[in-house]
Amino acid sequence: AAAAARVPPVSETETRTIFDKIIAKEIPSTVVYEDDAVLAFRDISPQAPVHVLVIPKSRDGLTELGKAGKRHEEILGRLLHAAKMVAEKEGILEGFRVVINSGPSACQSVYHLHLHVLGGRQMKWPPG
Ligand code: DGP
Repeated sequence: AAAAARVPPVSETETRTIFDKIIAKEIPSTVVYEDDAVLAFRDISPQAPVHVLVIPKSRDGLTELGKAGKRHEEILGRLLHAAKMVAEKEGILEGFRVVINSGPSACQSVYHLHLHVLGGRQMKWPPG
């Protein structure tokens, strides 16, 4: 008998986000910085002249910062360093903001951890 088509477990399909498709180049993005662990690309809905998202290529359970564990310490450090590399490349080292929305109350919309790197205009405080 022919082998049954593999049906992926629910958890695999449910956790595939738009960012997985960007990592897989299934949908296009404008990449600003990339290394073996991190991808940075322009936000589709920019809130500042520079608005870049920095994400881990492997989510490894990091749907949101609130789910971070000890094992994520290295990738969290690499993401912050990548944010600085983005700011340098984009010419905004003089002043930029890094934002992480974690969870519904923070208006997180994509459940694959990402840092927003924003700059190119005067920021206000407090954020909304
Ligand atoms: P957050 O609200 O923190 O979860 O931010 C998610 C961001 O992702 C939001 O600013 C818009 C951006 N975004 C959503 N879909 C796409 C996409 O298909 N391409 C790109 N480049 N950005 C996207």
